[in-house]
Amino acid sequence: MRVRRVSVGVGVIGAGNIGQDHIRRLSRVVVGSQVVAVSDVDAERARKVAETVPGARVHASGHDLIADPEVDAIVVATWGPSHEEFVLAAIACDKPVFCEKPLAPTADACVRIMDAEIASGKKMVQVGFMRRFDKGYRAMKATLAAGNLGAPLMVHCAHRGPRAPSTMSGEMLITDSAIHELDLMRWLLGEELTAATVLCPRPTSSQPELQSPQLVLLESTSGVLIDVEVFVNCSYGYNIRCELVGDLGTVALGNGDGVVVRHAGQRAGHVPADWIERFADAYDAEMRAWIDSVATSRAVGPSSWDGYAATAVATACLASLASGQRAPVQMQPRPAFY
Ligand code: ISE
Repeated sequence: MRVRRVSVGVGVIGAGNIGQDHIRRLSRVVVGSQVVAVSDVDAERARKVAETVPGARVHASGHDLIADPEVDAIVVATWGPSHEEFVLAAIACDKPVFCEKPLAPTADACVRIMDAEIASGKKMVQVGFMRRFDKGYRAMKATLAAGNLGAPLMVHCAHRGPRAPSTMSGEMLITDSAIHELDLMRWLLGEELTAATVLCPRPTSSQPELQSPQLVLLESTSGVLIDVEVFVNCSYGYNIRCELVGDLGTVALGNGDGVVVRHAGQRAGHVPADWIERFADAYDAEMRAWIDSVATSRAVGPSSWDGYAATAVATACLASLASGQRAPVQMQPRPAFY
């Protein structure tokens, strides 16, 4: 007699850095999940990663993985342009899917995913905007909701990384990096973003060929102004900042950098090396929430609508980056389903 697993059998498509980190946490951190299949365009990488997980099978393609009867739920951790095909295939197989950000690079592709999900009648997609699960950002949202700060007026953000891969383009500062803030501001303020202006200072001398930093100015429906400095090659480390200014006070994100040491007249603290270190707890929390939602058939976290909205705002940012002018955000009305 075949003994049915009590855990969720997860198939992971994409065995790069974040895919490997999700495989580690789904295998050794999150209770109730088990990685049963891996696929990657690099078959050798898929094989090597699968070897680290007892019993995990390797599939030649993401579609073969999705069709595997041992796979209950799917993680899509491939590069953005391939997200749509795998998310649509998972929905067609009636299997819940966690899709790394962005949901898809274009608003039209996100609409096709929403249409498929609505047609299925079930919310089956969670998008990997893990900062919504970060304790610091959740404390900021709770402080704003408590009301002591009054109405929000402005939000100041900085999204800094130590170095950018040679494959990084100026547009990717928006679509791959700042997209976290584009989602977070909607979530933190509880409203949509209506316009974007992207300004460019002179590029840093360490990589003059890449337009980094960029300054993104966002406007919200109620008139809140948000500025986001995106600087992906700041050299000193991975540093995320956020401060909300209200009528009566401010709330700021802690450094999330651990302890501060004072010794011999000096004060020193650690700066995380990258996002996997800085948001490790948030990644664990989002994946726990996803596995729990799969086990209970109750979707949680950022939905396909949130993925669509973030991409729609990113599209306006790219238009402004190209034109140097303010660009309105073009969005369809929110379906009642979401
Ligand atoms: C990366 O893909 C992420 O998601 C990180 O959170 C972000 O800080 C980084 O810039 C992106 O490349």
